[in-house]
Order: sequence, then structure tokens, then C-alpha cells
Amino acid sequence: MKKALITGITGQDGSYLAEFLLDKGYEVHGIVRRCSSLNTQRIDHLIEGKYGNEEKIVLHFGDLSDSNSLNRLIDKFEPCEIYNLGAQSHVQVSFDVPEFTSDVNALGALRLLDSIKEVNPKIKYYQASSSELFGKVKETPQTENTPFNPRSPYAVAKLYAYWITINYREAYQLFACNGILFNHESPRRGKTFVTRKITTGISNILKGKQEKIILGNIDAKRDWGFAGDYVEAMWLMLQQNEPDDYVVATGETHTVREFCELAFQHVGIKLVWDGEGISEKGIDYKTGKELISISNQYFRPTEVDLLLGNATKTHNKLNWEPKVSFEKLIEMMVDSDINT
Ligand code: NAP
Ligand code: G4F
Repeated sequence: MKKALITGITGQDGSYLAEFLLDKGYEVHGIVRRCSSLNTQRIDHLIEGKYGNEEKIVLHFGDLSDSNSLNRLIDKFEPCEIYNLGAQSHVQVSFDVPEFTSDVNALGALRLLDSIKEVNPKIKYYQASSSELFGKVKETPQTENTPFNPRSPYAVAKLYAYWITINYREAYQLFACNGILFNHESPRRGKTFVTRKITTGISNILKGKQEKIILGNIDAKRDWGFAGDYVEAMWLMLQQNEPDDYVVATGETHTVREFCELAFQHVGIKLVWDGEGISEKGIDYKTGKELISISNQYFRPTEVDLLLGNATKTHNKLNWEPKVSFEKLIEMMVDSDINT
């Protein structure tokens, strides 16, 4: 039985990847951080065993900032594949905790790669790289060959991880791949990322628990896909004959504003906009009630205005296509938040 080790297994992508690998028959091990309260909600169904005791994940305490824990686990389990999904993944938060973000997101990748090199260089490695690397984009759409121009401590740390992955591939012949993934969302997305903030906000407004949603830059554009589709691309990268780097994206870009309009439309509310800049408001056309307002609090010191991926290489080489459309993704997230 093939063994996989996932860092970030308690996160959005980690939970979908764990399900995907269990379905493929893998023995799945995950690294979790010690927390004062349990944070395994996204994978509780897998800890219990999805279809009984057979389909289970095994969790181990460890941390990307602690090389001893990583070395020990890799040495003990010798997985054939390691997926490094663990990160301080919030771009805005990275401006508040830049050193921690760099330690975990940049050096965490180095710690894993170096452990692979020492313990068993045959272990295949996936690095969760990001479209944030393109930052203030130098060309549109972005491909594997687009120059990087990072705009946050998060993106700069991920740039180090991207290059150290390539360096260890070239210097030590490791099978190490970068998946340059554009934004991907789901009902399991963290609630402070903009998509989920909007869909939980709508659910709370409908249930009378919240008055309005307060946002930052609603004209930012993102290429949003479904996380469940994207984990398949991660796995496919490690099944190829040669290691390589791939862009994973839908090839469509939308503003945060459009996301709001479609999400409210799904619950029968027509949103209209009034005012400009920080004074702009999203208003219920029928009732005149203010549902969205803008606050400086959610603007970033340096913003990424536009992301749009060209995943032609991934389509051609991995035979991968996104299955869930932008509209379907929004419906899925809104429905899930309303029903929980
Ligand atoms: P997420 O939901 O925020 O999950 C992040 C995971 O990393 C969590 O399991 C978290 O554990 C873990 N983690 C944080 N610090 C850690 C540390 N010091 N040691 C070990 N684990 C640590 O993020 P996601 O959306 O699933 O994203 C997965 C990866 O893909 C991340 O590396 C992210 O940067 C990257 N990425 C995401 C997207 C996207 O749109 N989702 C796009 C491109 C790249 P806790 O539960 O304990 O916090
Ligand atoms: O949802 P976001 O916080 O995601 P962001 O910054 O694009 O980062 C996500 O995707 C990256 C891939 O490109 C990942 F690498 C990263 O780990 C993470 O998963 O913000 C999206 C956009 C931004 O332009 C932000 O300024 O939405 C804008 N926005 C507007 N109002 C807001 C808000 N973002 C958040 N989080 N909260 C707001 O109130």
C-alpha cells in the first residue's frame, strides 16, 4: 500500500487531498500542530474512518518550524509521497506576522526537502506554490513562464519555497514539483478568506445574526476554482515520469464585486451599488437595506489586483480540467453555509 504524508491536513486542501488519496487506496498520514482546542473539524469524518476502520487517516504531532519532528516522522514512516500544504496561508495576516510566515512557508519547505534528501531521496515531494507569486502581474494571463513579482511577506516566503524546491530537484535529483495554484475555494474554506466571508455573511444575514458584510477592495480580480478539483492536479503531478512545475487555474477571472452579486442573487436578492471608494455600499434593490459596506481595515498595504491563469500545460500534460464552474462554486458555498 502506498503511503502519503500531508502537512496542513487540517486545512481546506489537506482535507480534500486526504479524502482523494484514501479513495485511491493510500495509507494517509498527516502532521498536525498542537492546539489548545481541537482543530480537526474538516477531517473528523476521516479520523473516525469513512467506511469503517479501514479508511482512516493517521495523525502525528509536528510543526513545519520544528525540523526534528519532520525528520522523525519521515524517517519513521518513509512515505512515498509528501504533500507540503501546511502554511500561514492568509496574505493579509502575513503583513502582521511576517517572520512567522517566512519561517513556516519558506523554511518549512526547506526542512522537508532536506529531510527527504537525507532519509530517502526517492520520496516524491509536492510544494503548494501560489499564484500570489505573480503579484503585480507582468503579463496576463499568467503561465509557468510569467516572471514573478510578489507583493506580500506571504508571497515572498512562497517564492523562496518555489525556488528551493527547484534547487533540490536540480542539485539532488529529487522528484519535487511546484503546483502554482490559483485561488480555490469550497464550503471548507477558512471564514476570513473573502469568498467564505461573503457566503457565511449572507447566511448570517438571512438568519438575522448579522446586519451587513464589511469588505475591503471589491475590485480585486481572482481566478477562482473549486478546491476538490485542484487536489487531483496535485496528485497527478507526482504520478508523472519527470518532476515539473504546473499552473492550476480555471482561465476565468472575476471581481470580488461579481462574487457578491452572484452570491446574493442565489438567495433571491438583487444587489445594487451606490457611492464610490470607501463610501460605496451594496444595497438590497427591493428593501433599500445596506448589505455591504467598505472599510479601510481590509485593504492591504500592497494589493494583487488581477490574477488570471493559463493552465494549458496542465491540461495537455496532466489531462486535468476543472469541473466546477464559478457560478456552481458560489451556489455550493452559499447553500452549504445556509444549511449548517
Ligand atoms: P488553510 O486552509 O489555511 O490550511 C493551512 C494548513 O497549514 C492548516 O492545516 C494549518 O494547520 C497548517 N499549518 C499552519 N502553520 C503550520 C505549521 N507551523 N506547521 C504545520 N502546519 C501548519 O490553507 P489551504 O487553503 O488548504 O491551502 C493549502 C496550501 O496551499 C497552503 O500552503 C496555501 O498557502 C497554498 N495555496 C492555497 C491556495 C488557495 O486558494 N486555497 C492557492 C495557492 C496556494 P492549523 O489547522 O493548525 O492552522
Ligand atoms: O480571499 P483572499 O484573502 O485571498 P488571496 O489574498 O487571494 O489569497 C488566497 O489565494 C492565494 C492564491 O492566489 C493563496 F496563495 C493564499 O494562500 C490564499 O488562499 O482575498 C482575495 C481578494 C484580495 O484582493 C483581497 O484584498 O479579496 C480582497 N478582499 C476584499 N475584501 C478581501 C476582503 N479579502 C479578505 N480576506 N477579506 C476581505 O474583507
